[in-house]
Amino acid sequence: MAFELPPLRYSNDALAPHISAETIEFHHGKHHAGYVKNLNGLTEGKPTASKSLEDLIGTASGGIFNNAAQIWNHTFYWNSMKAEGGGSPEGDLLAAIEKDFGSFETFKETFKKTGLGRFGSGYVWLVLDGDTLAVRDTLNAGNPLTDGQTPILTADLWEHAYYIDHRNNRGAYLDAFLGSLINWAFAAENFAAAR
Ligand code: MN3
Repeated sequence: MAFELPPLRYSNDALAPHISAETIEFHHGKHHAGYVKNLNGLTEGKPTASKSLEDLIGTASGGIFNNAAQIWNHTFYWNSMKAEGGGSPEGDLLAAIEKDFGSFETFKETFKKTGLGRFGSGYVWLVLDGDTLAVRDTLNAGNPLTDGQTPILTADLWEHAYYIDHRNNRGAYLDAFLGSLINWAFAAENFAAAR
């Protein structure tokens, strides 16, 4: 079966005004959909067509890796957000963040600083690395799975993620992501599944 574009869990205007319906129409409807179309074109009639995205992220290179990882990364990014998100995590995840970063505030500062420090396109992630939560960034389509780390949540840092709504101000976009958009229940599910 061909690779498919997963539908969003929310309507296109659910994240406004932080991320507008126009951004979602392009980012999900054109960019994310484009990676699916590209991967289907690259794998059609080949053994790679029946592999999982995780398999391709772990084993492929070049265009197949880039498009498979971009499909996975975008689905994970959409799920990392929700309408009226933000706030703070609870329970085990909050306790682990406080243990590994010192405080929730320090986590947020680290996430924003790391996202701002990523030169060019990529992602900033909260990951579980062994037994420790950490913030890291990846370049272009990079995914922490290739380094044996488990993604907990991510923010897309490509300009197409924020340019319509925040122009060049990646910091304002990251503030909105941290303050108003993060789906901490999704992060908690990933954290619980990884331990
Ligand atoms: Mn993107």
